[in-house]
Formats: sequence, C-alpha cells, structure tokens
Amino acid sequence: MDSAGYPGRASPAESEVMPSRGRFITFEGPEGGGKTTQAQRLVARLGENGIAAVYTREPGGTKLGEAIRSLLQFDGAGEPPCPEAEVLLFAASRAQLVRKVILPQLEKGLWVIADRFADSTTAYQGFGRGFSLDDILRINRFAIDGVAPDLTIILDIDVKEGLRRLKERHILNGTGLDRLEREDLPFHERIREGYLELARLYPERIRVVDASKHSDIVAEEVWALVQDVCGPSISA
Ligand code: T5A
Repeated sequence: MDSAGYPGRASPAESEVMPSRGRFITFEGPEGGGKTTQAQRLVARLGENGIAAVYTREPGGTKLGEAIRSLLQFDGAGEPPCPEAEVLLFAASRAQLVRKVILPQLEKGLWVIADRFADSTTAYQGFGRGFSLDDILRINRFAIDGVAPDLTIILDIDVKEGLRRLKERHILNGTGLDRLEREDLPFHERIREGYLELARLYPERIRVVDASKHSDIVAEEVWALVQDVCGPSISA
C-alpha cells in the first residue's frame, strides 16, 4: 500500500488473468506543468494507435464532481472550505469519478488518462497543507475503491515558471487565478517537493518528466514512458 492509498500495481500473473482491463495512467504535478495538454495529447495518440482512451479530470469529470469543482476553485458556496472540508470535497469528487467513470471504462477495456488523481491530495493537502500522510492515505483508500494507476507521470516544473504560464493563459482568456493558484510560493514549493518525494518512494509506479521543455518534446518523453510501462498492450 503506498501513501496515495493504492494497493499497488497488479502483478504480471494478475494482469494475465484480466487481459481485457484497460490501462490507467495519471498525470500529476505542480500548477502549470502541462498536465491537461499532455493528457489530451496522449488520448489522441493512443487513438491513432488503435487504443480507445478516455480523458478525466479532477476535481470534476462527473456532474457531482463538476459541482464540487466550482465549490473548491471559486468559493461557489459563498465561503471558502476549511482545510478539512477541502480534503473531503476532493475525495468526494474522486469517489464519484472512480465509480461512475474510471472503473466502468477500465472494465470495458478502455484506457483512462486522468488529469490528476489521488496523488494530488497527498501532495496538496498532505505536503502542502500539512495533514498527516496517514490520514490522507485512509481518505484516499476509502475514495478509490482499490483502483490504482498502472503509471503516474509527474510533469515537474519550477513553481514560478508554472505559475507564470498560468498567469499568461489567464491574461489571454480574461480570467483570474483560482483559490489554490493564489496560495503563496512556499505552499507551491512544498507541493513540488512532495511530488518528488512520492516519485522517490514509488519509482515503479511514478516517473518524472521535465516539463520545462517544449510540449512536443514532453509528449515524446511521455509516449516513451507509456510504451515502456504498457508496451505489451500497445503492440497487442
Ligand atoms: N487539487 C486537485 C488539490 O488541491 N487536491 C486534489 O486532490 C486535486 C485533485 C485543480 C486544482 O485543485 C488542486 C490542484 C489545482 O490547484 P485545475 O484548474 O484543474 O485545478 O488546475 P491544474 O490541474 O493545475 O491544471 P492547469 O490547467 O492549471 O495546469 P496544467 O494542466 O498543468 O497545464 P495546461 O496543460 O493547462 O497548460 C497551462 C498553460 O501552459 C501552456 C499551455 O498552453 C497553457 O497555456 N503549456 C506550455 N507552455 C510552454 N511549454 C510547455 N511545455 C507547455 N505545456 C503547456
């Protein structure tokens, strides 16, 4: 069991008796690393290679999850959640997404490419807010119902550069930073360090990609990792 609450990846023997289950790949990392960009590119590239994949995002991805997203990001309830409520709201969005989308799609044999998953709670609410990792593990475990990623890709980026990209996008779109993006730099630094710590702890599941490079280069590195970890499925 790892600190995101995952029971661990299926052993080769387990994979052999469940050949039709799709693969589950998660993108993680600090703000502005390009998770949405790369997750959507990967879905498209898998499609070009004959593999049907669906994109999910967190918080969100279901009607309930999208309603929770607005509560979390833009104080949709008219007041910000306290830190404890914040953890549980992220977990509630995830619980719904796992049962309504991720698990059913995997069971149909589709791949699921997730734009954030349980490691985000470990990084943001564990390392960032300072909640105990044991508490986060228990909450994650309850939310995810044993659904563990086959591969997690952390798009690692200097915190200031990631936030600069987001500010640039907000200027272009005429939008403003959301509640978490407005947190101070030390908060975002703790999150980045937390992700790198998770990668050190779980090298089998988590790989780190330097997201400061051009997005075409990042996409190639992501594709190489996917082939490395899920290669037999791609060539099947
Ligand atoms: N959160 C989430 C928690 O605190 N706990 C949790 O459990 C969960 C699930 C989600 C927020 O909630 C927090 C984390 C977040 O603060 P969100 O809007 O979904 O909010 O935010 P993010 O997931 O961080 O997504 P962002 O859209 O903000 O960033 P991405 O997805 O990393 O980056 P992307 O692809 O949107 O790109 C950002 C900008 O950079 C450009 C893009 O064109 C875009 O303008 N870009 C690049 N520029 C240069 N070089 C590259 N390689 C580039 N790649 C992308």
